[in-house]
Amino acid sequence: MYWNQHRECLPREQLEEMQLARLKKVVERVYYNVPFYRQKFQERGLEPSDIKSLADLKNLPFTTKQDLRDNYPFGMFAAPMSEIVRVHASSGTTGKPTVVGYTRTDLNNWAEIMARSLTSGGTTKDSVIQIAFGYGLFTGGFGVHYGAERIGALVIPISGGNTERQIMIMKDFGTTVLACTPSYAIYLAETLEKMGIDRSELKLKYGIFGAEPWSEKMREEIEKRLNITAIDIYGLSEVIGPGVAIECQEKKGLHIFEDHFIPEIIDPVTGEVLPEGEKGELVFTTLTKEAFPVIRYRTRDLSVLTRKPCPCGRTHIKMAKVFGRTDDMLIIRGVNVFPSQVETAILEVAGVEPHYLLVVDRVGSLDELEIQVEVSPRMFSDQVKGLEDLERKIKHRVESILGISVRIRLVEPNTLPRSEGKACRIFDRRNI
Ligand code: DLL
Repeated sequence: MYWNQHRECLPREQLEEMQLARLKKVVERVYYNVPFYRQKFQERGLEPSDIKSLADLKNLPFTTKQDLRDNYPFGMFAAPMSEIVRVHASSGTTGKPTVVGYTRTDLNNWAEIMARSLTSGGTTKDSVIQIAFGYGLFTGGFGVHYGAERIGALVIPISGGNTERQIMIMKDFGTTVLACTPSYAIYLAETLEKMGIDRSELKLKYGIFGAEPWSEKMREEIEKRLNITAIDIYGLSEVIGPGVAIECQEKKGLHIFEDHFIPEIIDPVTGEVLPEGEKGELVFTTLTKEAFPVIRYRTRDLSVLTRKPCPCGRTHIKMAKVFGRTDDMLIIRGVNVFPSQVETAILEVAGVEPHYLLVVDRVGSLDELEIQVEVSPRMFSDQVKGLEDLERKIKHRVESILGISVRIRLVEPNTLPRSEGKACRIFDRRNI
């Protein structure tokens, strides 16, 4: 299942030749069009002609979220404003959003990349795809939309929210592919059960899920409840939006579209480039973007890269499922804790729902982590003894994975907030 077999299966040598030619061009573009990059390069005594091989990439300076904020809103654009035909923005939790721009060529490339992604995830011309990612400044809705149209699938541009209506449309229009965040997929599955609609009344086959970290356990849960194949799609606004990488049907790592993006893995503390196979922070350089190219953009996402050949035939490098963000990492009494580890642990225990919240507090000088977990309705009507056992089991499982003591608080079914977009699973009271 390829959209562009020639590009997706290009022999490495040819791919690298293409990457180098494109890298030279993009470095020139930013040097001559974006004062921020020119100044950064000059501070290091670098000129575009210093890029002679792909290995020279590591000499270029990193770009960070803060750099983008400092150049808000359009200061990083590398094309004249008259050439920019669309902007998107990532919300960000504090202050101003990060604004990204696209030329017509960028939109065209993005649609091609998304057509490849959706094809890899099982979408064809005959699919009916329900796009429940938000449409708007967020890149999810529009990104998936134009890729699906490029394929010629039937597009239902429903956007996020209005969950019961989503189900009605899914059933009546015969949706075969669902695209949304994994947390929203769970919410949709729950609503389906609540509405008393049997899974056999739906034609769903595939789910294309991303925009937030989700564990393998969460995948199993979604696949079981919706009876679909769930595919992981990755991306970020600063690089293009959805479609930077996606899983193939092997579901073992996400292929990065290397003719458009060069990935690196660095040590998040020292900034040193790590060898293939080591876990660290993902960094991307865009090769074809005109309006908003980025050079060595630090994503804060943690993953691993591997060039091991994939049975699907694609030659593009793979990244492991993102297991968290450096800024989602909680440090509890000196121990690093990622929400995805907690997710894996709690979903290994029967009788709980995939809804949880990590509440961090400081009592005296000591950090405390409370994990609120929703109990399944059947379990909740059980005797107190059953609930006590459940709590003990979860505590044991979580503590053996995290290596610190935690408090588990079981909460009633349907009490933790549901998300129609990206889930929010941390409440850090230490900051307030
Ligand atoms: O979330 C783009 C997107 C839309 C990707 C739809 C996939 C599907 P931003 O809002 O800029 O863009 O957020 C980007 O979301 O740096 C990751 O931390 C996280 N993220 C995105 N996809 C995944 C994924 C869109 N598959 C940030 N797994 C990124 C884990 C993901 N985290």
